[in-house]
Amino acid sequence: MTDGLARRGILAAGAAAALASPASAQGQGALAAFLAALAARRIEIIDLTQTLHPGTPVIQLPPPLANTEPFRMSEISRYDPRGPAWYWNNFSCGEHTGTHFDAPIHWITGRDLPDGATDTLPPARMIAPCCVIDCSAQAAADERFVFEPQHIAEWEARHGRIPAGSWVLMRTDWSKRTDPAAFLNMKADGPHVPGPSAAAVRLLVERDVNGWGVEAVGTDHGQAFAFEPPFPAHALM
Ligand code: 23J
Ligand code: MN
Repeated sequence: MTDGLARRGILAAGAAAALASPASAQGQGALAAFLAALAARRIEIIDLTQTLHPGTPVIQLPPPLANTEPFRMSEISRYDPRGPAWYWNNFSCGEHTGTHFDAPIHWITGRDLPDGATDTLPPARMIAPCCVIDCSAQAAADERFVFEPQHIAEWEARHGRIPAGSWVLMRTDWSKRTDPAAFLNMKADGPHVPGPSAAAVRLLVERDVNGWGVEAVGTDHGQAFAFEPPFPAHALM
């Protein structure tokens, strides 16, 4: 709510995403074209999911903060006397595990937004056109790459203005880090993971984006605890 920018927010990430406004007319035209192409089987569908397991990396907060439990799974039956013709499991995990979605109420700045929880959010908000901003070269060269308004400007110079109501995804190829330690990349001074500056998040809010997605464990930069405001993708989006 600082400087007049309301937090509209859903946060999105190969791990996380954040959500923000209603889809624009332009966005709906793109959706109609998308649906026609999907129905005609002209679209290749790519599975970006990763299978959850007890070693799936989860966000690690420093003490005294509370942390999420690891993913756990236990067998109920597997075509055996416990259930002769069926296989099923119990599982438990934190909400912030694997490919997940940060609802507006995830952050205190979104606590009073209407329909701000995953179960009350209008489901149509999840489906929207998407702009992928490829930062994989920068992320490969610098683990602490900061996504700035300049990178949005460069993308817009080539592709046009980000349409209102779009998902904006920062591609870093971070999800190719299959080693959990390399994925979290925790160092003595906190995680070394790319993410947006507060100015970049403000520009996305100005563009009236639907939400923001990344490949890492959270939607903010690894060092975002020291940004102003702290964790801008969570606080402003
Ligand atoms: C900082 C502090 C607490 C949390 C988070 C960040 C995230 O959710 C995140 O996605 O980085 S819970
Ligand atoms: Mn989060």
